[in-house]
Amino acid sequence: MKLYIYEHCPFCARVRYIAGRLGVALDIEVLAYHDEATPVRLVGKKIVPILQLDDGRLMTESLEIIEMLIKLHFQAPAELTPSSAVLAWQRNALPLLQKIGYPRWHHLALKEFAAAQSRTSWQARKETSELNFLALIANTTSIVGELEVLLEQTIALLSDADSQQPLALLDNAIIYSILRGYACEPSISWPPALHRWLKQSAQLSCVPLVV
Ligand SMILES: N[C@@H](CCC(=O)N[C@@H](CS)C(=O)NCC(=O)O)C(=O)O
Repeated sequence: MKLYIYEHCPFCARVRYIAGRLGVALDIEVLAYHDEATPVRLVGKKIVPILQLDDGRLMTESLEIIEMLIKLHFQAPAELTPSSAVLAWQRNALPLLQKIGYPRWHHLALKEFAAAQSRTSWQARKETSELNFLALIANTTSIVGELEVLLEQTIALLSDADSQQPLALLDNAIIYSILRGYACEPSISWPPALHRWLKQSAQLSCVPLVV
């Protein structure tokens, strides 16, 4: 199976986390961020993740891909709605991910941003008056302060049972795929237990932090 991704993308990272934790080998291809032709040819729009199955079928919804991987592994129908606590956490975490990640990720050594054209395309697509990159960088202290409150609440959501239980695996995938994207901002003070979990999850899933 082949998975088309951007390295920064949290929806791609949740699929990669599940595949990594379950030992499913995926052939990963990182698309250049400005490459519209490839995803449009495959699925009709510029979107990742895209999973191409060995029989050629294509899937684009991260939760559907995860459901398929979990069903294959556990050989059973999977409960695939993330827990309500994690969905509530995600609603707060995603806007902060944009505020931290959008003005920073395209300056990192991520494969999708190797070309100058990809970095320009990112800024053109993602920068808005509300998410003005220079203003976000200038507001780092207050954004990080808000994030640190969220991080304090995160540890209670983590589950130890995650390689045995589909729901715990899915919840942890969602949490890890967002947390890893904050790692590009060095001034964040991580609760020590959460930082340990983050590093352990990176190792266990083989999905690196976004740094
Ligand atoms: N509902 C989709 C959302 C996927 C999504 O929003 N992907 C973003 C990347 S994080 C994307 O491809 N955006 C187009 C772009 O940035 O050009 C899923 O869960 O897979």
